Amino acid sequence: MINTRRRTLLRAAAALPAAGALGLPAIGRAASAEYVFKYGNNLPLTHPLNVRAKEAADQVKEASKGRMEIRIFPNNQLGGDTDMLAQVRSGGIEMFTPSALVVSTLVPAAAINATGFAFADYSQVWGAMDGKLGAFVRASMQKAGLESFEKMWDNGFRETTSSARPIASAADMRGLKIRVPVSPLSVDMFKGLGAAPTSLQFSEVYSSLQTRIVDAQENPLPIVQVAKLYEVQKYCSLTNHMWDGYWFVLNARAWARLPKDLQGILADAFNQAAIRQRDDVRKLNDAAVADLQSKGLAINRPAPDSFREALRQANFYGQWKGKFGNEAWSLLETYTGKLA
Ligand code: X2X
Repeated sequence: MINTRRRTLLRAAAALPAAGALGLPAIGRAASAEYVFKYGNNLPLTHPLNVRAKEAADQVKEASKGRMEIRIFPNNQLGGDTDMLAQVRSGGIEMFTPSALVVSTLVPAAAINATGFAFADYSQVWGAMDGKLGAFVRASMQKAGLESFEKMWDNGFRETTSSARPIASAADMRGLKIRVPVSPLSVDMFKGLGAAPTSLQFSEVYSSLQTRIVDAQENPLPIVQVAKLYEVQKYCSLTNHMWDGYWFVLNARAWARLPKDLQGILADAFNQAAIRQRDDVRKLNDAAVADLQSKGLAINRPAPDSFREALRQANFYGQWKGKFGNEAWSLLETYTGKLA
């Protein structure tokens, strides 16, 4: 009985072409990696984050001579952001790229880079995140059991899209049903602007806009492009209201188990890929307005003053300075100038 079954299986296997010819991983090769890390993220494969992470994974395989393999699970295949954050802490996955907004559900200080209208431009952003502010956040994440690579990956300055109306000033935010990430800072900020924010996982955004559970959302333009949000939105207002980036975090025990040479190979590959990814996002941003216009979005560029004023009135800056703490806040202001 067993033998017959085995022979049948062997015959079936012999009839198949070699796995490699189908573009499938060869079983022997995959099994030979000593270390296999699973990496989950929330973005479509076409986003530069996935393109450059795949390059980094290939570089790790090559530089480690096959000792280490990184398997990428894009596009929320492993669950939404808060699921993946729990998995990377428990060791269900070894690597994850949460937005700093999402990290802040665990490490409150992590959202500091997203303080409303704090950074004026990318030279301030990378100065801070590659400098003392980034180091402060990484140390805070480490205390919560998350290792991270030094270089942050870009998401971008967040802009507002809507099917209801263009946002020309803070007055247009009044009562707006807007989706924001699962992040207390985002909820608080949009309440401060007078909107009616709802936290939803990114995996729910397209359908919730399509079915009008919400009328608006806010994301950097490359996300509006790769997630095709222009199909379900009419207006795009360049509010530039916060800068958001992805931390490349690792399960601390899995990281500690890696031999030093592999740690070095991994960190080099992903930090170098981060720099290329930042440049990709910059180029996408340069071309995004024209592209989204051609796809039917009406674009406007509101001045920031009314939004800042609404946030001051709501004591947004005072409250968040208190939540982040004086040390983090003064580090932020080293790069941005005085905020509150
Ligand atoms: O969920 C979002 O809006 C996104 C894709 O920008 C984040 O990862 C925070």
